[in-house]
Amino acid sequence: MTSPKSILHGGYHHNLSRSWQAERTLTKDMLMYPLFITDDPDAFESIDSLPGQYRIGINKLQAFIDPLYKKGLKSVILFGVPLKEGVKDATGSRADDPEGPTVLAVRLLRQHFPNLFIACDVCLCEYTSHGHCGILREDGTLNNDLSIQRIAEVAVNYAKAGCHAVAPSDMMDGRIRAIKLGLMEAGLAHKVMLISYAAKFAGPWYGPFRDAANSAPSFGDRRCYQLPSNARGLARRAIKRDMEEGADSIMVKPGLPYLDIVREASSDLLAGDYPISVYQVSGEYAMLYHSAKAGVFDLKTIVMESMNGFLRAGATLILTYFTPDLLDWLDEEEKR
Ligand code: PB1
Repeated sequence: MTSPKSILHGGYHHNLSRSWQAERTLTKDMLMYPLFITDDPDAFESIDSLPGQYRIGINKLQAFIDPLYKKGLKSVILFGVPLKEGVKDATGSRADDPEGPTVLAVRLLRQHFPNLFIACDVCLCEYTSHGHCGILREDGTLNNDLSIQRIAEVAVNYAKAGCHAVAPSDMMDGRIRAIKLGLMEAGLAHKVMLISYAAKFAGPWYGPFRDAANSAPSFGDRRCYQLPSNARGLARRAIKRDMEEGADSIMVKPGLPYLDIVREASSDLLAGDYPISVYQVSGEYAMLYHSAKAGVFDLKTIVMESMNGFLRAGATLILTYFTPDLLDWLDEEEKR
């Protein structure tokens, strides 16, 4: 006779009792939609490497966001994608151009979508001629001090334009403190959230994004400033450092291949007191999209399962290109 304590099936036989097993369930509030804003004002270009995603010019942005906003889109993160000739230089000096795509998009979105939370990714790679995320020395290695100074300037200028959060994806050492001090000096630290890409790992998962944002390094790679994929202790140290320097949220990126780090970051032994963000990056998006297209699995099923992974690991904020789909899928789930 099976012992009574061995019988678990009864506790999740029904759909509803299965839903009760979750510590937290996905809501639209948790979704942040990455957007590529280009400097051709009338552009609306599909992105081959990211099917269903677009490079959007400022004149097309409102019409693109409006239906999503009506469906319950709550937050976006903006990536400027300058495609015009002559914009890129050694120091990324146009990253915070007041007439540049990111600043113009912040202003437009603030004006037309009052309840939309607007985050700006802060990095130089889309604006540097060499494609690296910081300013380089003569020998091609990073000048960390100059880089964090520039990154902080860009972050403060995005905040001055009206964004609700800045998220530095550059991975320079000490940029969180530099940005926080800049926000404080500008009198903005009390109302602009600082989301740190604290544990961001180097690797092949960002290829589609670099194609979309035209931001691949012109030489070398990002292994000297993004974390090595085998690094658990270094990730812990980077998370602790960014907590010390004033981060308001700790992000792990990529997501699926680093759920162990998400879980550890959200534990009380590390950053359990912080909202934990996770970025389902372009390579994860493309992998799931194309696998579903190839018939390996149903797209909605696999994406909802990947969301469960992020939630189970402790994430509160999920950056995902599947946001538009999830807005519909969550409505469908609600009606079930
Ligand atoms: O979806 C993605 O792949 C995100 C890529 C990410 C944007 N924050 C970085 C990828 C890279 O290392 O090139 C951009 C770095 N500034």
